[in-house]
Amino acid sequence: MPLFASAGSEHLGTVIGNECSKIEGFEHLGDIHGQYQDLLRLFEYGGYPPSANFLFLGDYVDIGKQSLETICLLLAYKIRYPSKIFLLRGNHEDAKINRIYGFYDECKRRFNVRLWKIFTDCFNCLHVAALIDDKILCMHGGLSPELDNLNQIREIERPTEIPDSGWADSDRGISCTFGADKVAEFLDKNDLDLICRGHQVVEDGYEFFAKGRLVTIFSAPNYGGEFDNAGALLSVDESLSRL
Ligand SMILES: [Mn+2]
Repeated sequence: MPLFASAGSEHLGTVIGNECSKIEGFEHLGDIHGQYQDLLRLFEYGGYPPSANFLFLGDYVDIGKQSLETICLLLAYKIRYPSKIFLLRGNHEDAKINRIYGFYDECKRRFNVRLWKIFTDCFNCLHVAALIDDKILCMHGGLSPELDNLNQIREIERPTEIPDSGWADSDRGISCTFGADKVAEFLDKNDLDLICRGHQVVEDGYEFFAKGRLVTIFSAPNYGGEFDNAGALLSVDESLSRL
């Protein structure tokens, strides 16, 4: 299971990068957004690490009240079980965004601004994408108009800030910024089966798109207290079939 990365754990932020030769199935989780109790509920349901492999699609912090518990638990699991849990970067794992949407305030109120800065350094090291068994491309937001092939992702040097273009938060909510035709075109060109992304609230917690070739996973139920959505996790077994 090659993942975009070189191995290394010299920095806490280098959290993805282990290579497993054989896929054993994965639990995919989408946005958590500081909803710590809901995260625990998902672990209750899907099993706690290391009972399965976990891939998180980003947006651990902001909006909800317990961003610190959420990200600390996930990082602790990453340290304890580095080959069992993988944390991708969401657009909220960026200082420009989480300065505004709650994480900065939570760090400042409960601890101090220095802690927020340390998390910023950590988030700048997170990988933006993962490739499972050369067939499932996983990332937070989805396709960018500038993305043509996987080498562009492999060439992203870390640590880095999230550039203003592409990942800007202008599409918060339910708008779709790429069409089914682009999904098919990209997957065919790169010999992939499926794109798995988060970022968008979907009513059932998961939603297929583009004739089943893209799936959105959202794991924060009743998101922000404003939505009526369910939270979901997606299980993919070693045959890459849907469970
Ligand atoms: Mn997002």
